[in-house]
Amino acid sequence: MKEELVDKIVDNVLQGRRNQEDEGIEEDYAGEPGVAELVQEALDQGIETNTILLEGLSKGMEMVGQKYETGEYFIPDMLTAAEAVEAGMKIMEPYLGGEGESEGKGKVVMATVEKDLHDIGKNLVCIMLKGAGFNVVDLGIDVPASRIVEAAQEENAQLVGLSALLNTTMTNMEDVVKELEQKGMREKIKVIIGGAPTSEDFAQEIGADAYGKDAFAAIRVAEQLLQAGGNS
Ligand code: B12
Repeated sequence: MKEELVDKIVDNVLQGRRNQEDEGIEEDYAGEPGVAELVQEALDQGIETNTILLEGLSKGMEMVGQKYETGEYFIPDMLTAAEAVEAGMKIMEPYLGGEGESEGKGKVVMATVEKDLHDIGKNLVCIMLKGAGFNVVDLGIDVPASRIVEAAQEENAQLVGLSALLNTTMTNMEDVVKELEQKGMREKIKVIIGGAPTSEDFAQEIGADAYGKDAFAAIRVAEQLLQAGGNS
């Protein structure tokens, strides 16, 4: 029953259906609940938020990626699927806690780096970190290194999390590390990176502290880094 509902979320992400008003790619979805309604139903049934996020929304988006890669889906399909995921995430936010002024486990400034507009993975990481008790400041997409460093300073963050999905933008992560060094902030602020083209090796190469493969790894790595000596 629960699995069926989570599978329906995956299916509706693939159809790019935010809510029951949306038509979807195939015809027989009209009037059926969309991602927003299904996520609400899953929450009402007590399905764990992590399950909804990772086995529902995230899995759906990964499948969209595969379909794009095999030529079955095109950019507009990716966009509508992304909007459906967003609609689901919006419903989930109040259930994840971690909002408010409390520093919790530490303060994290998150951003998708300059010239990169992909934010689904980054948003997922933000949501999961919030849920795990971190105070997250999300700077959004296409954020220049200088803005990220400025925000880290203003917010007195212990951690900067960077996301990139393009081969051409992952190199912008290094600018953030360099600028933190130049400003004498590198000792105090840890940097974690993630996004499909990045890796453990790449993190080492650019002088970041860690790489996280997915939103779960983001939590684990953030906790480890701050225990190992943030400025908190
Ligand atoms: C959705 C999507 C889009 C949407 C983005 C919508 C949005 N709001 O994000 C749109 C349509 C806008 C788009 C545009 C483009 N895209 Co695009 N897109 C994708 C797609 C299908 C899915 C990405 C996604 O959301 N995945 C699901 C999420 C949940 O996974 P994720 O992002 O990897 O995040 C997880 C982990 O990586 C990790 N993570 C992510 N960030 C961080 C950060 C930290 C700190 C940590 C610890 C972990 C972490 O945790 C996340 C959760 O588990 C991928 C294909 C793919 N297979 O990835 C292509 C893909 C990334 N896009 C691609 C391309 C080429 C483009 C365009 C250039 C297309 C074009 N010709 O215009 C433009 C570029 C726009 C730009 N300047 O950024 C290529 C990139 C190739 C490359 N390696 O350089 C891909 C791989 C598709 C392909 N095979 O060609 N895209």
